[in-house]
Amino acid sequence: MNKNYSALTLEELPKRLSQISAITDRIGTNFSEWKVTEVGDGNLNLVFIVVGSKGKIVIKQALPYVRVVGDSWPLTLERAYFEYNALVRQEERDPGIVPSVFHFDREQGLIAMECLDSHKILRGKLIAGEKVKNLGDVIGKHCARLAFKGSDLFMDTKDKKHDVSLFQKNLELMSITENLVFTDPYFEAKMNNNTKGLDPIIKIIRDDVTMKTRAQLMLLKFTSNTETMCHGDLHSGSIMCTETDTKVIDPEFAFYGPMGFDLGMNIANYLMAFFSQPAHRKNLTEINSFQKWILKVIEETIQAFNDEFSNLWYNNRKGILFPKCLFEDQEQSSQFALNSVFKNIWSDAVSVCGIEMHRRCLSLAHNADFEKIEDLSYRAKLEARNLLMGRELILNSDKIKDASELTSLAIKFNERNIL
Ligand code: SR1
Ligand code: MG
Repeated sequence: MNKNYSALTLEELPKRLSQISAITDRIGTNFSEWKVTEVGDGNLNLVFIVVGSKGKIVIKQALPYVRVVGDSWPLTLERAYFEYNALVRQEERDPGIVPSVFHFDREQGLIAMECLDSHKILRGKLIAGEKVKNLGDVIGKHCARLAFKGSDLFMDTKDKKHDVSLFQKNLELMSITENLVFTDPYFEAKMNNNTKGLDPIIKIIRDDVTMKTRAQLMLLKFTSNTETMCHGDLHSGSIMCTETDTKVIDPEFAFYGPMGFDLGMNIANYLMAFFSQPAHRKNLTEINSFQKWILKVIEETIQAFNDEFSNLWYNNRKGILFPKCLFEDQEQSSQFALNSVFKNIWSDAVSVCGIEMHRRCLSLAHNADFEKIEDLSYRAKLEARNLLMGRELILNSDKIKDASELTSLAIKFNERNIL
């Protein structure tokens, strides 16, 4: 750890940041009047909201360990450096999607950024049954823009290779994903936990050698296919929304990997919101209506991804991959090539989706959609539907044709009476 690093405290923060003009320009110089609260509810970092006479700002600071576990699990402060670099690239590739960044201090693992105080974490909104206008469109387009513009379809290949080598150093965070997401769900890993009653379902999953092999083949792609810069952790806790506006936060797990990774993780978290709804809504009418909306968001996300990726393919393809000289310039269509690329992206997305659905119930970091369900036997029933659908997705990632097949499967598993 850097010897000058010190974690901010509520008391020390105003004085320590009072000389940074990028911060005082936004919230005012009278630091003794700043009001500071710590609002971090994620697994890793400190997050402060600082309110001054001129405005508000968010200060995010990496801790030298994993917050949810404590100092027995040290973790590099350099994750803030990768988060900063990812935020810059997200903004370049999809302007307006991330909060504005005002200041970055590598030594302190600290990023000062726009306070999205009228936005709420999407996961909380999904649990509360609150809809967000255009959610699918915004996130689908964002995933497509990141996938396309960080790849050899678009970037100068020297810049891309340079970027790949930069993000390959985000190895501690990639290692968390490699273990917690891809491997731990499938054996009795030390940090795992699961809802009581799920043992018969866990046995089905851990006995399935074909499925585990397919999950490991996806890990092989995670570690070796540096197709594009992925956000790396695009679950519903990394999305903040008002009723009409959507922003993406927290890209500290950014890495160069498969183009379908973010889309798959995003859809998995919608599916978990979907399966958990019966525990959060008051009656059947509300359950049905909100579940229907979630499935619509999934379909819209995939549609927006496909439309935007196609649009970029035809209008912005300027990298070394599938160059126009091989297709359009010879008056040949590149549609077959695009469809082939889509097929790979989609199959990876479906596979990642299934794996994410597993890890959130079996590995270390669970999500509130299920964790907030106090009746454990009910929670286990709902998680079982999610786990078995996850298995189906991993096993059939190259057979599930499209969004509507995926949502039909969700409806089918939601009707199953398991446990
Ligand atoms: C120890 S970190 C656990 C999880 O939290 C993050 O948000 C990522 O999803 C990671 O897998
Ligand atoms: Mg996070």
